[in-house]
Amino acid sequence: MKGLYVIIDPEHCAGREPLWVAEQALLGGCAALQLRAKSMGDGARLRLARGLKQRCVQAKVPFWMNDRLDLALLADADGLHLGQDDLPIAEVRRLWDTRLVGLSTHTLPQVSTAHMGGADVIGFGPVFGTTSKKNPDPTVGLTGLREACARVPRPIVAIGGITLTHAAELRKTGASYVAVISAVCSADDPQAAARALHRALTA
Ligand code: TZP
Ligand code: MG
Repeated sequence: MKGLYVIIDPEHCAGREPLWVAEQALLGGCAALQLRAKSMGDGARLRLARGLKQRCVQAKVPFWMNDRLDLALLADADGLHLGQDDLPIAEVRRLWDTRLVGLSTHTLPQVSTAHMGGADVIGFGPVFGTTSKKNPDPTVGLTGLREACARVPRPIVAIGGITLTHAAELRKTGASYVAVISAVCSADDPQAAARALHRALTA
């Protein structure tokens, strides 16, 4: 287990500055950080992405951009995370060379397709019920997660409804990363929340 993958979503930061929440998460400890800002204007989203990238460089943590190849390129992100309805990986590769590409999957056949399509990292979930995503797919559960990890020789990112109470069982699934939005972004103390999660996953 490489550890905690924190997704910064400004809609779930409890009214606080997303950049501050991200700084707290990085201080607490995490193995990766992503910006997911579905309803932010492009100019503001790029400014935030650049701020996050700078903090991630300082912390030596890879910075991932969600959805948008153009913003990922402009912010010099380390990885681009795609959904099932985003650009196909083959097209992204024409502009994104050898940098990291992640793909969200929600079924076992999608996991296999993501692997064959060349995803470097495969998100799988929601593992548990989540309120952070609009219209989430059906939950895959810990059993589904174990099957996904066994199916492909690629790092799997478990996501969806994950809290500190799940850390011990998630460590036994074969997942490489555990991604959270609300468990860190909405926490009273995002630094303490990230620290507790990252430690519980990697100790
Ligand atoms: N994809 C599947 S579940 C999810 C995404 C983006 C949301 C995860 O957020 P939370 O708050 O950790 O359940
Ligand atoms: Mg997307």
